[in-house]
Amino acid sequence: MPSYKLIYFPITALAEPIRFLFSYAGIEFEDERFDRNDWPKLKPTMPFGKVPVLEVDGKKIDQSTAICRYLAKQCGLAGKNDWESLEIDSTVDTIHDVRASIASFHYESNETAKNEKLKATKETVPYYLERLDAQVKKNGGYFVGGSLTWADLVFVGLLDYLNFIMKEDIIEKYENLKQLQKTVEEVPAIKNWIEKRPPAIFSPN
Ligand SMILES: N[C@@H](CCC(=O)N[C@@H](CS)C(=O)NCC(=O)O)C(=O)O
Repeated sequence: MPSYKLIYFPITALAEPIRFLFSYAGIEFEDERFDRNDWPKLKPTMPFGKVPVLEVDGKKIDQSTAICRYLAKQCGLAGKNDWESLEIDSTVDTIHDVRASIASFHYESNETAKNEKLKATKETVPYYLERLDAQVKKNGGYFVGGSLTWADLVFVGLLDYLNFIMKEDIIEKYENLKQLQKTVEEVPAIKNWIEKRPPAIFSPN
């Protein structure tokens, strides 16, 4: 078994689906959360100046989705056939479209542009969530194939970060997504991780 070190800010966000997958797979990993003030110094040491970065036996690799897919394959969460794998990939990209919409206003520093982006996000998010909710309903309580896949872990792993930015529970009125959140958070390995994980220290803007 290789040695794994996951490097990220001291928050959930893009690293959390990876941490969920490590936990689900029962694979040990070092969860390195650096101090935000150290980022300018660390950034040039990352392959593309971004995190999360996973170190596998000392080799650095980035891109959270690729890392999730790699781990999902090792623990049977990557779909029962190529079609399901495609559906999972497609769902994960859709989830990241929602995240990108939410992040776009959060990280905007110009006040006028920020308000414009917030307005657009407030329309985009329900559009996507309605459809994702219907997808879960159609697929027996999961995004794909009537059983747990890494798409479910990505969605639930990102939720607290998205809720923090939107200052509300964004899935409150979507009962199938709400149930999915419960299902994932009750998987014993995930439940155990959530209970023991350090608190996220989100940055306020
Ligand atoms: N597509 C990449 C996105 C990585 C990314 O945008 N990371 C952000 C944090 S969430 C980052 O490193 N920001 C600091 C910077 O760009 O200096 C992934 O999924 O891993």
